[in-house]
Amino acid sequence: MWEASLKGIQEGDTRIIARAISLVENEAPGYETLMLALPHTHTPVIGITGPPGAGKSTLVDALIGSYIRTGKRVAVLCVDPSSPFNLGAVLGDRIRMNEWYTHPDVFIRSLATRGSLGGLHPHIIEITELLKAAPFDVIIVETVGVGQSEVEIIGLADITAVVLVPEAGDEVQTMKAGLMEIADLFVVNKCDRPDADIFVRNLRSMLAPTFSRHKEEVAILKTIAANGTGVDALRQALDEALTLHHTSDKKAWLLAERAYHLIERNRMKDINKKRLKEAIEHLQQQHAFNLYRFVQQFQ
Ligand SMILES: Nc1nc2c(ncn2[C@@H]2O[C@H](COP(=O)(O)OP(=O)(O)O)[C@@H](O)[C@H]2O)c(=O)[nH]1
Ligand SMILES: [Mg+2]
Repeated sequence: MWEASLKGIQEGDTRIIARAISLVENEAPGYETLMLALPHTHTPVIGITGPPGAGKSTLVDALIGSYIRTGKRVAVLCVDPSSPFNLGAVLGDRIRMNEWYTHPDVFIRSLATRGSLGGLHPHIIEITELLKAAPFDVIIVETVGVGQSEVEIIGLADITAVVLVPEAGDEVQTMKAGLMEIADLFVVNKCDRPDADIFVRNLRSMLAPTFSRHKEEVAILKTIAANGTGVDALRQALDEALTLHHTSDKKAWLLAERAYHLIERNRMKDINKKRLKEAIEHLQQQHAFNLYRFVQQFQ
């Protein structure tokens, strides 16, 4: 069964790819066998993150166009918070990217976060690995980055672009720490807004202290995703960042991060707080509870 799936994935059969993703999403029988059979590939993964409404989906839509024009095949994963408040945004993504849904060189999949914090999907790492086996030249992952939680996506993408908008001045201050860590480049979108240049200048001076610490400068690109301005330049900057990435040791660190997440998840599989509470209550009734001894059985 999985052999046929793998063959279909490698041939770029979108129906088989979509079905395989569902298999992983639902942890259906056979999904682990498929994951184990995936070959070693080098498909680059680009993360696009930033606050809701920054224009990430619009930008991804324009980026798809830019990649397609250079003859590339693109896969996109949109991770949408499953909150009913965001249902509009989910539909928005679908409708806006509609043009690409039927394009032979484009694959788009929206994933629900199912309430997990940080705007990430529980199987996003595996689904990304799965797509790497398909004949795409690049994989773009759009995630919502709010507050510190973006740090969580370290390891998921090879390079990450953080999308901000001119009026987000205060937000940049509060998100600073998390954003700094993951941004390989910044995109200031909605540069049709009058205060765009001031914002870019502020962002640059805000980032200045980290430049001296990390030596290399993080690029800031200006875009108007809504009409495509700056999008080709962004694609080139992303490609350059990927070339640099390919030769740095960051690559192995990112893979280590991905591995860590999966190991952590597997090790914690049979641990849940409700059962812990019940076991603790039982011991307490017997006046035999010792926290350290209790914990020891799980090591
Ligand atoms: N003025 C302006 N609006 C934009 C631009 N890019 C996106 N938008 C609008 O901003 C809103 C949010 O865009 P969306 O791509 O859904 O943001 P996301 O939540 O970050 O994915 C939509 O109404 C877009 O049309 C831009 O460059 N300029
Ligand atoms: Mg979006």
